[in-house]
Amino acid sequence: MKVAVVGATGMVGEVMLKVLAERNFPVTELIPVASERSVGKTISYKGKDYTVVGLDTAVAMKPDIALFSAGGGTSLEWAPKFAEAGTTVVDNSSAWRMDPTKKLVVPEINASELTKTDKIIANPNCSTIQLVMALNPLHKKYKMKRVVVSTYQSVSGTGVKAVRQLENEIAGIEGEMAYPYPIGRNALPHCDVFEDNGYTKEEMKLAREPQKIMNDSTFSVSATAVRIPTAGGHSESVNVEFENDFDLADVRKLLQETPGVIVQDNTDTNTYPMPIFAHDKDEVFVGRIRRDETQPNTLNMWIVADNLRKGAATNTIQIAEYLIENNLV
Ligand code: A2P
Ligand code: 11C
Repeated sequence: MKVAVVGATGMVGEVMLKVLAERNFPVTELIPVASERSVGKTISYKGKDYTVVGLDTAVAMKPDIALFSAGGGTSLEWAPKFAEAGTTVVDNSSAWRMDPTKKLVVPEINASELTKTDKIIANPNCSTIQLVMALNPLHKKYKMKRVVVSTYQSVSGTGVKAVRQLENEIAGIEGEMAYPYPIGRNALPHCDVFEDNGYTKEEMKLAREPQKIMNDSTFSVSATAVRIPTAGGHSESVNVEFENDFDLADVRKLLQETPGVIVQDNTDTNTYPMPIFAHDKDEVFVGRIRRDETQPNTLNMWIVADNLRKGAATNTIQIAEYLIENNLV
């Protein structure tokens, strides 16, 4: 496969290159793509150097697959040009996610929807992916009515400027600010921009993407997204009300049996998911599984995943792997 990585010099792009190499993705030719600022630079993949090219050059090289993570604007403008040239695009931005003509895919849940005619495929938001990975098996059995989620999100979700802001604050260095306030020793109830309804765009992604991925609009999601000074992954406190009563042991078993999910849940040994454990892992970690004692048929749990891996690069590459395995590209 001739594979373009659009945004190869960015935070997610770098992880994409790492994950492609780790999983031995069948790359016959790698095309690293970035902005004009980076054209001519070299990046290394499996011990070999590759020269970064611009988007025009990359389209003309007609890759089989293009993995995009260069922002929504770049995806909106360039994904159709790649698709026109016959390339299948898997896009990690928010540009195409809610477009009814595009699939929004978490392979463990809905990869079977993909067909040869899908030339632009959307990767969900990081905080949505880890949420639906845990919700989907429980919904199938107990039928969800309503989900309330509060997130504790890593600065790496914002990008390199935010990671630098946190590092500078820790080192006591004054530098460029990615956020309107300090992030060290702080919690910002503000991820992405505010919308007219008073929610942030990140909160609305959590409210709208799960139904599309799970192909079911009978449940609702209400979200509060918070940025905290951590770097290893996003965490989520999740309260789920089901139509039907559940058995806690069965909930644990269902999650344990879900590919891509690991249960870390033993209060006797202080075992629960945390970003320091989830960092650099591809799985979604679930713990603190317990009944909400204030309301019938309601569950509380805690979900953590590396937002740059399962939340972005790994999920995108799993979609590409599915396409290849099923001759869809
Ligand atoms: P560059 O490094 O040349 O700016 P991050 O989210 O970590 O900031 O990374 C964004 C990625 O998207 C980088 O690889 C960046 O390239 C790339 N990018 C940003 N804007 C464009 C653009 N207009 N065209 C192509 N690539 C872009
Ligand atoms: C964050 N979820 O952590 C974001 C990052 O819609 O793909 C990814 C933004 C997106 O802030």
